[in-house]
Amino acid sequence: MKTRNISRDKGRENPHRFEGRKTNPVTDSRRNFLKKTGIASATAALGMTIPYARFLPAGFAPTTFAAESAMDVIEGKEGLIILNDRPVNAETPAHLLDDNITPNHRMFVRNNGLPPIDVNPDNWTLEVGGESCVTPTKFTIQDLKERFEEITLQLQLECGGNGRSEFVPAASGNQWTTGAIGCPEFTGVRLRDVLNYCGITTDAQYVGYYGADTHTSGNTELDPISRGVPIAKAMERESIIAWAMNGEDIPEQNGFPLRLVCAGWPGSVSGKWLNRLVIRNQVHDGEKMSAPSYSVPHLNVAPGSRVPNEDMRIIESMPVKSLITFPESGISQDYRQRLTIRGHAWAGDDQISGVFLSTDFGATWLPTAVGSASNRLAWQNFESWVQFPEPGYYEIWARAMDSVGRSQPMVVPGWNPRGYLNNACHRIAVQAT
Ligand SMILES: Nc1nc2c(c(=O)[nH]1)N[C@H]1C(S)=C(S)[C@@H](COP(=O)(O)O)O[C@H]1N2
Ligand SMILES: [Mo]
Repeated sequence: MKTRNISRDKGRENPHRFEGRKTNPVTDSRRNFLKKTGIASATAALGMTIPYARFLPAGFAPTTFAAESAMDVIEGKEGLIILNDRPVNAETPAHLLDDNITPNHRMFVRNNGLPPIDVNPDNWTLEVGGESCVTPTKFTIQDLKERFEEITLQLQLECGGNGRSEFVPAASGNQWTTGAIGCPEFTGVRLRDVLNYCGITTDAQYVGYYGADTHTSGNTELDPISRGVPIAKAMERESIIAWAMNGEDIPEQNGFPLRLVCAGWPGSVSGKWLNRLVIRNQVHDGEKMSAPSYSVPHLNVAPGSRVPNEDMRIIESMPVKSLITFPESGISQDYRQRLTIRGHAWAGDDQISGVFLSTDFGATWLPTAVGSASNRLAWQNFESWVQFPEPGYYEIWARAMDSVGRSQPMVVPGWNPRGYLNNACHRIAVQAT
């Protein structure tokens, strides 16, 4: 229960941040700010000039105005920004995701229901069944450890709604900014080894999960969420049933003691508090499997459109994306010195071919050094440095490209009713002095 306590955080103010006008991103979006003001008053509010103002696209307010400081913390998840406390949803500020391997206390939390309490991993069981399962079998965690090969992989999990806060008209749901992403190391067994052990009939189409969390309504007949993946994704060598995260127990909020990890797809396919898997002879029909949940229009629609469910498709691989994790947005910097920039980039089932940086609102781009992934479906790190010609307000924008040449849009892409798949460039603010 203690992980649900929300308490005041006192230690979060960064002394190196400069004082821009502080706004509440929920009530006063960047866009509204610009509509009301314009470049001249943005400059006045910043208290400094914007040397590249001529390149600032219409409708873009300086990103520093979106910065907010957190008031509350979840125990064991200090520094995360809480979006909702029932169910608990909390995202990680970009500069706290600087580690190559996301530490347990920095992994975001996305709960659809209430996590199980008083979990005893020693008597936890995982039941495997479904129409397309030959021999339904029940495993303890010890059984999994004894019967199957153990595997450790670094795997990226991103919520399908990460970036939702930027859609206009607003999409309902948690207003994630950039922090519903993490890439920890998971240890467990391959899902395919367990499925093969139980036997898969030739008509198998999908693997669905059930977890031990409960519906917020208190109705025990309802599942908070029960999603899954097509059989081909389930059989990939990186799809795993994990009992450890970074060599420790999985944190309670992230699915202790057992979870599914099918990386590169919306985080919602990676079931937490995993206690049942079903091999289905049809697309799994669990809670939040069907449109509009985790689905987008199969053709582009005008912002604000009503989209019939039959025109929606289930989201599979996530799009190319990147995040600047150093420096923290809002720092001050001597303009005569180089500023190191680093972060991560990922592309769903795909790989990253390059990450580019702009300091002039996208007018010009410079390549960065991009490292290779520690394994398939792990993010890749990028690093470079930038320099500024004169003092003033600048933004660093990052833009990644995947191995088939798709790159991130500079503006929010493809409006959709539930606000999924926003992979617009990440922007940070820097004051050069
Ligand atoms: N049982 C269960 N599994 C779940 C969820 C949930 O609410 N219950 N949330 C899903 C969603 S929408 C996401 S994005 C990821 C989040 O994983 P995390 O909380 O460990 O970051 O878990 C997925 N698995
Ligand atoms: Mo999610």
